[in-house]
Amino acid sequence: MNHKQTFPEGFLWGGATAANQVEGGWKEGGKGISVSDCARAHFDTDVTNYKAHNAVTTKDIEAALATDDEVYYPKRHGSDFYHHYKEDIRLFAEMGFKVYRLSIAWSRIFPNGDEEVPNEEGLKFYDDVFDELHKYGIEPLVTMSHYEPPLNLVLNYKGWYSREVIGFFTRYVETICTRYKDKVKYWLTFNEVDSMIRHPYTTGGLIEDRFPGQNFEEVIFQAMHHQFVASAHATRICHEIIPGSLVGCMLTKLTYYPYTCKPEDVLKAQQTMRGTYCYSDTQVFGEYPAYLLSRFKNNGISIRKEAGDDEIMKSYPVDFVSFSYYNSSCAAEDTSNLNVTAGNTINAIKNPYLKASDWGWQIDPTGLRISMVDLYDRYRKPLFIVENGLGAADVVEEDGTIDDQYRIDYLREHMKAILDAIEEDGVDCLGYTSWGCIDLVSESTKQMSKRYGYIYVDCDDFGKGTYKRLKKKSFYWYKKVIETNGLSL
Ligand code: BGP
Repeated sequence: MNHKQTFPEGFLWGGATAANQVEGGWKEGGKGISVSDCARAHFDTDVTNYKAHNAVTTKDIEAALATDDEVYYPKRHGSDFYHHYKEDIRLFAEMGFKVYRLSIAWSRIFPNGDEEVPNEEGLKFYDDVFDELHKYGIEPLVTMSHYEPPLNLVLNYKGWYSREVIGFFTRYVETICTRYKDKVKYWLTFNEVDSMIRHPYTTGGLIEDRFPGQNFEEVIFQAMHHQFVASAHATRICHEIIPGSLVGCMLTKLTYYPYTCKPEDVLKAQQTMRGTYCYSDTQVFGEYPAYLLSRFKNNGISIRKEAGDDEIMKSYPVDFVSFSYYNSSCAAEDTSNLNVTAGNTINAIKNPYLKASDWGWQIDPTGLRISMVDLYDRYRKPLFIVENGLGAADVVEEDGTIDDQYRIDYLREHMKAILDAIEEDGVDCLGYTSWGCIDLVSESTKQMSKRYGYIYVDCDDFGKGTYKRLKKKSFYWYKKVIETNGLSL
């Protein structure tokens, strides 16, 4: 369709990052060590092999703790937002951001996760960041937990498998809600809450070798249950402390098409989608969906609940549904003869109608519209697209310019799809924050060279560089999009 309209008034345009990928300063300001500080980059293996990257063992952690190396642990330096936040926020403001999605590093506030008294220096850092944002009229959207439980909770409590972690988390939530009650209105509880199944270490603080003889799937769902209860408590706390605050769940929107119209492929696609819907269904409807309970039963999984868990989950569903969307995938009953490519942290069947990024993520703007319609029809809650973007290896020309037209093309088509979903399908969408608005360390590769930003950061995979910020071509393009509220698309 030919767009003549702008986005709805008040649409929240912006960008997104996470502390564990952008901040650096991993041992500064009293910060404790988080799981992400010990997540190693694999330069020597196939970077699309996400599973291998995330098979973290106790030995890996011991090796990580024995070194201060930032080469193999690039998240430790990130993009050095910790020291550059004023400059970065000024650049976001120059683009006209209305909102900036960031996460608070739990380990800056409670370095070990289990202390009674928070770390004032950590609290002060985010005070300064929020003040800086408000100076430019930028609304913060804060993820409470984005791949960074404090490591101590992994080593001494078995991560989110431990019931006690709910108490530590709610103390952390009470602390940040109280402290930032006049500064933050929009909150997300757990980033990509469904990701525990794909990377149990970074999301749940779970290391398989620490659960000998146990069914690890059951361990994961037990930890998941604790996060659901903690998330409901977080919603309650937010609403109690900050009247008018809005709390969202955050889902990886993995959209699957049936590879053929064979009913078995259609069924497979439906079942695969339920693999992620089960998390948002639980957080929106406040109870486990029947198909998840069947999965538990059929796989011999039994979840330990305490009195009051069901009630709290039912009483505090989320206010809105946020999600990340990068690509779509296909599902088939029999994959033996099919071409499988790397998807969004999951291997996917190659879709012959789509092109893929250099990392094999299949580019599909229409899939974003389909995803929005599916989610809105399913939940009837406002949506917020909190991650979307193209990871690419950008090149700095001799004159310092960066021509990332491919990123502009990707973003433009996705934004048009959002507008179609709003205009044509009646979807209520609060805003859009593209992922990695400033270059940061990639989650799947743990490397810097997979870049998403409008702003380039001069730093390589080994942490070498000036950390100077450069505006890419997409920077000027996005500024115009925001200025015209989408009319320039
Ligand atoms: C999402 C994560 C982000 C981010 C993004 C891009 O799954 O929430 O943290 O990393 O994916 O992924 P990658 O960095 O692997 O390209």
